[in-house]
Amino acid sequence: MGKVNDAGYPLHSTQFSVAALLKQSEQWKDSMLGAFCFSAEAVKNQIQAAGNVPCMHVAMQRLDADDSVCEVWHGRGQLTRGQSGAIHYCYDEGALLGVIELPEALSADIDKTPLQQATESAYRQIFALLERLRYPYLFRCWNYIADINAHSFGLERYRQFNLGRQDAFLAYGRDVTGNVPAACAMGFGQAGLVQGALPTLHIAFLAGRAAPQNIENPRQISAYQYPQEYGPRSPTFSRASLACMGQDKVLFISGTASIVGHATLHPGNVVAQTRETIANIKAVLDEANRQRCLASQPKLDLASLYYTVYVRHPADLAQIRTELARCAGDALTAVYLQADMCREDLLLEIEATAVYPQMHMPAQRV
Ligand code: 3EB
Repeated sequence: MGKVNDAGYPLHSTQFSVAALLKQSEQWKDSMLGAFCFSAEAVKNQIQAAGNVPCMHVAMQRLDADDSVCEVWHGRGQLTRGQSGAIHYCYDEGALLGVIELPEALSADIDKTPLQQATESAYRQIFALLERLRYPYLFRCWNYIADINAHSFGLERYRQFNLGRQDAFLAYGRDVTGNVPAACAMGFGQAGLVQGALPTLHIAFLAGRAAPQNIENPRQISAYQYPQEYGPRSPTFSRASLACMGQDKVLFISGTASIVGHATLHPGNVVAQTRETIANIKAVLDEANRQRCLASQPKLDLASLYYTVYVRHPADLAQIRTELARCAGDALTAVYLQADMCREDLLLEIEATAVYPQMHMPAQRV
């Protein structure tokens, strides 16, 4: 399940249930940078409790199996874990993984919505931590937002999230175009929420010490240049990032949907949306394979990626699965989750990750 690191474990693996993960050896668990877990019930965070490992839990139902699923990242060598404000983090010498979960509390700042404030606060905490621990480059962010398509305070919640995110980037002097992380921003329902509790924003991130290469999709306008019709602030993400994590090169393909230019294509047609989404992933992959730093690497194809497929309507699962297998082969690795996309007319979104095999030892200094 992925590239094996020097501890003998894969850097990245995707198909562990919470129960299977908890049954792994102590050594295996000790080498975890962190885990992102998805299950319908808001289970107690057993993994984090079992050793202070950063663990995000999102209340999303897995559609391809009656089980939970975790995406696990492993580090190399000495790992350090800690907590800073609401962030749980773990780092090795090349990469830092963090998780932050914030309730959307009302505060005194009446100019900002609770979600906008939670988002801005989360990203401010992230940037402060990355500066302090000197992992300045944000590779990839996973954003999970309750009721993402709901409207409140006169603005769709995803657009409120975009306001808070961009403000935090600007406050820390970060680029909001070009050098921005790969990301996804998905919605989950309120089913797992205890009545009366505040909705919680979940963000996980991977950062490092070497600048990643940011990759855009020639079929799409960069999201950070979307026109105003999609909200007062553009989303702050790139279509993919190619990062060095220790000796490994990792490609993070952002959440990708049936969008060409800036417009949604094929509203209401889940098969056509699936095909268009895969065409977009293929275009991003072609761009990645052309990067100079990968010149001597074997090229990646659609069959070699790890996919997470977010499906709005569970009844669409079979059609999406068939189409993805037709385009990427039967042997692909994919996990299917029920989620809402950030535009109401999108029926699915697919993200993908790949770890390139390491081909060369670094040049010896004479
Ligand atoms: C899109 O292409 C679909 O706001 O971080 C995909 C990936 C999407 C990331 C984000 C949004 C985000 O615009 C939506």
